[in-house]
Amino acid sequence: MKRRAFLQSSLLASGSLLLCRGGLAQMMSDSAVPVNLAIDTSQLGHTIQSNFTGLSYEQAQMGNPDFFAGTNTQLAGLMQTLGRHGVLRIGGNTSEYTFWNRNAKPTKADMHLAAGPDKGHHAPPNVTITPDAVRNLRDFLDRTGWTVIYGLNLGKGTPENAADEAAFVMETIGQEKLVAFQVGNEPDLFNRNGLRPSTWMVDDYLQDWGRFFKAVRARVPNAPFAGPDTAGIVSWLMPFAEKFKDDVKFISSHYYAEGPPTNPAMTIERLLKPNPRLEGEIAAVKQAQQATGLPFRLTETNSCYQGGKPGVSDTFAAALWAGDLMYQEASVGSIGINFHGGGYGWYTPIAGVPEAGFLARPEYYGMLLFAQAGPGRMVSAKLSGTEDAPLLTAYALRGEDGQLRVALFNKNLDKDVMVSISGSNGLGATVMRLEAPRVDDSTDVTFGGSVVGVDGRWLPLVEERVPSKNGLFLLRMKKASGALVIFS
Ligand code: BDP
Repeated sequence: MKRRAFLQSSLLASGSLLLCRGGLAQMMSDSAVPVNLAIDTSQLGHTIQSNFTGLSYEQAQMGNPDFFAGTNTQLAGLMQTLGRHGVLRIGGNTSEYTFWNRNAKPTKADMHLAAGPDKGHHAPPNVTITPDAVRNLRDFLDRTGWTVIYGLNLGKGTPENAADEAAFVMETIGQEKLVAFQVGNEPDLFNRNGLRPSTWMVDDYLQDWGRFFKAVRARVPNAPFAGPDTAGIVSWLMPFAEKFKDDVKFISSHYYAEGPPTNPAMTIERLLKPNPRLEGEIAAVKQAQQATGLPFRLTETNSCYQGGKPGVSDTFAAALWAGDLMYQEASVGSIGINFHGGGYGWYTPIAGVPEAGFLARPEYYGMLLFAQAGPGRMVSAKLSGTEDAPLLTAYALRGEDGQLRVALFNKNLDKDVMVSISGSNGLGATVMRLEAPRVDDSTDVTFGGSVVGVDGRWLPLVEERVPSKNGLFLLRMKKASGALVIFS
């Protein structure tokens, strides 16, 4: 921690210690639902690697070479705060409408192109990807320390052009920064979105994918791949994984918690509840993994498809949802997650364009909590007594520095909770809170009492000490709030 932040936080911590001492009796007698959290550091779970966190952008954004460019310092800074080694995934619906042209130069109009999440209502305009855009992407990756998953056009492209694009990308970006190519975005929807006839099914896809793969490998023998990047038809995962298990580094698919936004049933309340669709996807992934031994990455996700829903996707609820989803995925062994966004989309974690500047949206703050907890090894964290506050979740991990950290999300909208934490073996604990005045706030979100600057700068202002009694740490959490507890 930087010196200034440390001083700030230790001053505040000592101040809040007094507050907490005075407040303990009151805390014990208030109306918060008492729950227990038992940590067992001897029960090890999955490892969270430093490249777990990711963002996803539309491929059309590559049409503007100034976007993913070393000069885009605000976006780079905001991404670095989310992780020093994150993964930028470029794909989405528009990847079937972007065309690589080795001889093209960007036009003036391209320089202003801002591609928010595609809404899927009609075919997006064609966009050209130029060598300048790929070169600038390389600079951007150098600046951020991030790596890339790069989409190739299966929907309307040819294997030859994909191979030429892949060759240039590999030559420019380099093997170390290129995580994988993906061929086609959500192929399981091609037979209903006009990209293929309605009779085109998974076997046809496997054949098409194989042709693209062969063409790319012929030009770039060491090209890394992942797939199938499906929308959510889980029956497509197993055939793909079995057929191409020796050719891909990991299996990928997408998950949107809600949609369409016009449906009045798509609400904050629904977003924060356990989702059977996610459970179904996790089960299918597990099966494919058991059959093939391949890792899994959730390469595209967000709160509500068709570009998101105002009043839901752009609110503080999305921060609680996103932070919780990251840990849900980590708990089942996923190697990472990419939140889709871009432009001024409702659900984008970072909003903006180079000319106007960038801004961390509410969802960003859930990812920030995850970033502050850092990579490490998950350990057992069991909640009990949550009958009256069923939407509380908690996850524990031992960081690479050996420190124990616990992330909690109180997704109950009407219940404060009082969490008694046992088994930490900690002498002391501090907490950084993820908060907003209201769950549907689209501004005024803070983590550790402070906001994220336009260039990603963030320093915790409030690190409050968690009071303890007889070896139990007592953490009071407001309804609709998150917390990161750090034990020492
Ligand atoms: C996914 C697409 C992405 C869209 C998103 C959405 O891959 O391009 O922006 O859905 O509908 O299916 O919001």
